[in-house]
Amino acid sequence: MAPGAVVNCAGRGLDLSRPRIMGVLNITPDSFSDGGRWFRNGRPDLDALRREADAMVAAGAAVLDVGGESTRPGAEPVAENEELERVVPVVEALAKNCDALISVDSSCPAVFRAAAAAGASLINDVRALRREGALESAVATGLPVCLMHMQGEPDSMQASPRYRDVVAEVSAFSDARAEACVAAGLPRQQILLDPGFGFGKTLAHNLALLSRLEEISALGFPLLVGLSRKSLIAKITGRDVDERLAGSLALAMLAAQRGAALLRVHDVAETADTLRVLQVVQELD
Ligand code: 9MG
Repeated sequence: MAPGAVVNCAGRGLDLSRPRIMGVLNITPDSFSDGGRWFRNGRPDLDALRREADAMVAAGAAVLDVGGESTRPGAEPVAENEELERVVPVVEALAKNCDALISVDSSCPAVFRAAAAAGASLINDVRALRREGALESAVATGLPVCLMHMQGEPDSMQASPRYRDVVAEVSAFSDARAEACVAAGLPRQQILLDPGFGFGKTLAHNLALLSRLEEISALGFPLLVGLSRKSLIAKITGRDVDERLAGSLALAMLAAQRGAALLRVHDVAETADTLRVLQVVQELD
């Protein structure tokens, strides 16, 4: 990543010269960690979400990632209308009332447009704008985009992931998607990349990506990573999803040391402390 990179998020700068935190807000009934938490009588509970957003911002989140489709392994796709109903009121409520930038976690062109109109300032697409119409719609919003690598689709991606060289293949895919965005008119400085930990990857693939993250960083785009509470931690520690804090923090630290610029996490306060410790030690070097 270029040192001192600042991403223009709908007129507000996101300074990625040091690692920053993206807090997770899943407006889904079935996400692996916080599924169903933000619903009341079948609708997003906006008051509870505002309180949680304020708490995440106070704890150090620079960005809040709002998503209406679970992408955990085995998850079924969600209908466009349902996704719009889950996401747009939340983006609107948080964009008006909270200090963080609001990112929309979606692959759906209609959701990009509606979320941008409601005040979102970043698009986070786990399918890297490969759905029909997604690239054009995302570019038309003028928002920065995060392009994530995924092999397959959530309903089947963990069945038998295969690569000859996972780091080379993820790098080549990421570079090609970034160039497609640039060709479609998105400024290069408005692109983030994400290797997609846990998305069509075995433990060995995830560990290779983490240990060679600097090779993906060398493509020249800020890196977003999502490792928080993921099952790769269970494969190492044997822990259930609500017991993966220590594993999540260790991975956050390792990713930040290897160049991750934005960490997508559930445990914002603990991750902020971890990054602060890292920063103080790095300043001694
Ligand atoms: C939505 N979502 C779930 N996991 C993710 C990850 O690892 N990266 C990004 N960009 N989005 C994610």
